[in-house]
Amino acid sequence: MPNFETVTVETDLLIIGGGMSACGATFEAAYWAKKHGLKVTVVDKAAMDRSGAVAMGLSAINQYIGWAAGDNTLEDYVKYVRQDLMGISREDLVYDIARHVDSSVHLFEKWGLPIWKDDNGKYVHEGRWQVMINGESFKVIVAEAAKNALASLGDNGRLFERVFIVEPLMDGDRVAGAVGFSVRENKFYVFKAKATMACMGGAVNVFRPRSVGEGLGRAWYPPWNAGSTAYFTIKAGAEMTCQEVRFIPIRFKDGYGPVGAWFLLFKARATNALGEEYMVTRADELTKWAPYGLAKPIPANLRNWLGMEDIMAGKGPLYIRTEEAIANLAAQYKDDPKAFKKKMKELESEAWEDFLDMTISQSLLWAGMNIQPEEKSSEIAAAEPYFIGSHSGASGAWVCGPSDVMPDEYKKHWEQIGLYNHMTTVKGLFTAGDGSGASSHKFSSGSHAEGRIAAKGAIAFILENNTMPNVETAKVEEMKKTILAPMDLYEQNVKYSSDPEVNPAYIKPKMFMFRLQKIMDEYVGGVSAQFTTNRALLERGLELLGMLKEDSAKLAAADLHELLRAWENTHRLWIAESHLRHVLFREETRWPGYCFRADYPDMDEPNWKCFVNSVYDPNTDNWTIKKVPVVNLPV
Ligand code: SFD
Ligand code: AMP
Repeated sequence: MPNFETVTVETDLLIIGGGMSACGATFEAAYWAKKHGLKVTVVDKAAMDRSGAVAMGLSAINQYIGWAAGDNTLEDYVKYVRQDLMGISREDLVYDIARHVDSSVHLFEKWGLPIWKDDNGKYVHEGRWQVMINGESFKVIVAEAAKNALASLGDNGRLFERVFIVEPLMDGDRVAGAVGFSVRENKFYVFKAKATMACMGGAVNVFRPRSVGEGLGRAWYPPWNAGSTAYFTIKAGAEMTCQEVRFIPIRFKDGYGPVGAWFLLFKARATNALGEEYMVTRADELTKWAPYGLAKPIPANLRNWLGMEDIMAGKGPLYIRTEEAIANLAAQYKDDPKAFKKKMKELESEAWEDFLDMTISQSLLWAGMNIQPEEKSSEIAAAEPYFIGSHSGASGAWVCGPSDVMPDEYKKHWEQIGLYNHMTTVKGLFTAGDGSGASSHKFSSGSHAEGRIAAKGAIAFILENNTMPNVETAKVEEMKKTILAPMDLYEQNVKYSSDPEVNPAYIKPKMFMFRLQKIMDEYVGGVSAQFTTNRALLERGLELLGMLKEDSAKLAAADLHELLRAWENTHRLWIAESHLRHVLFREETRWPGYCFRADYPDMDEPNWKCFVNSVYDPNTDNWTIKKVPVVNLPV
């Protein structure tokens, strides 16, 4: 077993992750830290310039209110999210993010992000809330601003890249920092902090993806977001919410290209193989999901559901009619051949840039399949489930809202530990972006704004709880041993079999992941189960997950890279278990199109218009799960 040096870093605020919310948090924290002489440390498992979901860039910013210009009100946004989440959202959080998000977008522009403008200098909208960008370098621009802010703190600002955080450090019921390891050198890291922010994104590859075999690795959301935020908050004992609300996006099939620009900007229709538009032919189904099914915009899960019904009726594949949309947009120029040609070129280049900015693999697939979007439709399909609290799913930690807007009913949760905006129910532990639950539709811009909100809350916490938590050395040593154990296990047993991938003494991370994905897919409503499950399947799934959990102690790693994979998969396992327990608890189908409980096929407003919240107790290894009322803002 190679010798791992232990590196200990003490800081006031620890920000874990380097994505959109962490960059927002770093930018904001630096401002307040400078005023108060505090230390800020940021730790990312990758390189901040291209880490997280925005690595490849984006082609639109999906949350912009246009509040100051009077384009929309904050109340409009609260109503939009309420509607899209079938009534279940933390409206205080949504309101708070909405009132801050425009300033994040204006900062992006100031830092150099090109946002499309019309002839009057106004942002070009994709839809009501979305603005178009030339966003290939979006993440680089946002990371640069965060790094500059950190650098302005001098020795008080430190960035650690390529350090993978595994576990929270605890001092009783207060978080005391985190431990992890470098993915490049034999170093074990111990970060001790007065407040900690878990901003490690959502979770991908928990369910078996559509892309297997030769397509393995392709996903809509990035495979390197492995559920670390949820693991961290669950293991710290934080209350989680909406863990049953996974997100299933409709995407261009196999390349996973997003559909937003096509539906909203290009105004494309989706049809089945017979040319029927399922949003029209199946409109009657929407009454079953009233009041949400009958209001506009139709929630994302219900849009999925109508398409899925066509698939189940044998009318697939589904197509997005790109050629028709482009023809419609160019039609007004048809009497002027020169203007028509110019418009067609412009539309073609917008179509390709959409994917080249954000999902390059989709452009490659188009090229490889001889698809020219102005000539031929593309297939679309419901992707595998993801855990992403920042898009149209809602899973994540239950966090404190702003004291001016948060309903008293929620304030009760923080009576004992104090009201700090975006603190979880664990003292000193904050989260944002994909990490905070029930406040969907924040996307890249809202995640950045939420990171700023949470960092301000964390600094307030530090100023009022200005003591370094106590960390037992023996406990840290024990954690080091456990975290590095997969390398020991490998080294001790690798010679036993002729193929290092197959060994009775251990399981390699990839095989472990396949086993997890099979369980989730078949028992918890993945792609191959047409997103459908029931109590018997879930209970059997829980049993199988329990066995997999036992085997997680047998994960083996040949090198640092595999050590990373080993812990990523343990993180996935925990988010899987939490999800399953929530799906089992909620005895209704509220989000058809995301998950269908065949034994409770209807929505049950009187009994289930509530949050489902859970807590894992690390001391007793028990989960508790309960209903929490939804309190609407008066909008
Ligand atoms: O088209 C550890 N998103 C979109 N947002 C938009 O505004 N517009 C769009 O067009 C959007 N679309 C889209 C989007 C994402 C992707 C992948 C595609 C298309 C193809 C969503 C946003 O990107 C998303 O909402 C935010 O990025 C969420 O922010 P955040 O901070 O919650 O997560 P992150 O940015 O992925 O960052 C995670 C960070 O954590 C690090 N990390 N570090 C240390 N230890 C560990 N164990 C760690 N685990 C992870 C990561 O390296 C990263 O830095 S569209 O589909 O709608
Ligand atoms: P997507 O590309 O699917 O992630 O969507 C980008 C944005 O557009 C998100 O805010 C979606 O909720 C929204 N969106 C996508 N498709 C539609 C649609 N058909 N109707 C309304 N909103 C949509």
